[in-house]
Amino acid sequence: MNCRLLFLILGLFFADGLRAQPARRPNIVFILSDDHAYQAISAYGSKLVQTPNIDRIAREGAVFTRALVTNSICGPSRATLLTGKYSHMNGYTLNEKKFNTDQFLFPELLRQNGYQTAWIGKWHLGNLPKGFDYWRILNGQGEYYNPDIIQPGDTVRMEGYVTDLITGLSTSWLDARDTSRPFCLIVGEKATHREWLPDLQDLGAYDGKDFPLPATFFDDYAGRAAAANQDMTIGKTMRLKEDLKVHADYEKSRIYNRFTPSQKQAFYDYYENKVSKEFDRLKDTGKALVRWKYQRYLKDYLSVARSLDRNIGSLLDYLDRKGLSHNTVVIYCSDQGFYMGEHGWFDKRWIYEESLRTPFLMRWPGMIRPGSTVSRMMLNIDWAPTLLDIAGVKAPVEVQGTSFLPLLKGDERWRNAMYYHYYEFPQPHHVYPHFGVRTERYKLVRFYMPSDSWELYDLVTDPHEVHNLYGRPGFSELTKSLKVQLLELIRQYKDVEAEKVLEERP
Ligand code: SGN
Ligand code: CA
Repeated sequence: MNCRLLFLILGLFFADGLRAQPARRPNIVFILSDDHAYQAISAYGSKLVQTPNIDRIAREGAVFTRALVTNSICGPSRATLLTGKYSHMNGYTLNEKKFNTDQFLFPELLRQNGYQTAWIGKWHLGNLPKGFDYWRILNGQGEYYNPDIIQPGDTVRMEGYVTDLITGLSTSWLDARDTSRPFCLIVGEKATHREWLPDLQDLGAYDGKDFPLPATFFDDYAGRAAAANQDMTIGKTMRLKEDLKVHADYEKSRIYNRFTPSQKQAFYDYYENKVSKEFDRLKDTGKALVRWKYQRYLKDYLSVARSLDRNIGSLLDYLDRKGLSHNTVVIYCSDQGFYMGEHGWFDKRWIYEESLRTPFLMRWPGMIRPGSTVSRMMLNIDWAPTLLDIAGVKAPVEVQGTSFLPLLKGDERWRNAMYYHYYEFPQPHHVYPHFGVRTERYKLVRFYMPSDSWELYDLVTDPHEVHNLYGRPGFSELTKSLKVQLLELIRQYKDVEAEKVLEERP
């Protein structure tokens, strides 16, 4: 047979093969961390630390600079991810409630459309996952060391560090999956949640570093009643013993009771022999002590994040090794933003920028131009419909968010304002419940419990949100129009409770 004929036959064979195979739908790996601040990610210009593996997603994909959450705490954010709806519509407004899984959940719809689905890691919705082919979850908030892992039918204790264990469970599931179908894997990280227990190999990783104080570190909260009355400062709320491990209780604490003797010894060597001794030598009180606490907080937090970044690297390497990277959408995000000392705080909850904005990075070879930036306001209600859209599945009408894939293709028709509503009060951080509207330039906020107040910010002239303009001369027209916009959004999203507040106490 001559060469031309051979090529002709082979060509026909391959062309035919291609036609017979429908285009393969992309896989999805959605990594959702807990309380990871964009201020701690170098792809977001962090002044604190380098995160080379998260940055790889940015380099090979897109960074969303205005990914905003609609209720800045853990469980509600996860419930919104699953449903594409605001908290008042999916019923999960606060942590520690029981999430109703008898409602639309996007992974269930993906599964009905041929995807293999899994949730591995922190779930924290007060019940068990539903609608997944596979799940392994932490118990509630979960533990950093030797955590209990709930699986269908029982709970097992796994020895090791939580972030590594979650990666291991994820790659084992991927290894065992049915390779003839696409998959959607949601990886729920515990990192970087309080009390920030680093992996042993990361103890002391940032020793000797002196982190810059944020501009608002010693905020006096003037003109902001809610901000003045919270319970989430590094100065007062952050605990020396439990959070910063100064003379930690290695014998009685439920945390250290889970440790193996060698894990406990390593912690003792670092925190008792080094950190606590440094504390004992401190003669500082007042502001100097608060500064010391801030430095220690950042060292612990960033050490925990170091393992997170490393594990994201392992997952990316796994996808490379298995030849999956080219056809797998990888998303890395947190459940909300977090305070790294801004306003003197840790934790989240507020409509203010640091807690409202969550990191969100996405890689999709062939579909997202490497190194892109998306700066339009994208919300966590948009995540479920987007993930469905990636799989070519239509979201049901009850979903309140919108797929943001058109944004990636350069379509400029998009929202210019977003609606926010936070509920949990008074525990654990005494943040007054509030709702509000954020436009490209302004933010109007209504606190409604235990007392009423309004706040107005110009994000261009006051990016740190410390000058409350509400009621100041010259702002009444702007306030009026923002109130109209707020009410429109409240009605659009059917937030009956908020509408009632405005009706009764305008
Ligand atoms: C715990 C933490 C709080 C934190 C909530 C919610 N206290 O209660 O600081 O705000 O979880 O976090 S701790 O002493 O138990 O660490 S969330 O991420 O689940 O919303
Ligand atoms: Ca969280």
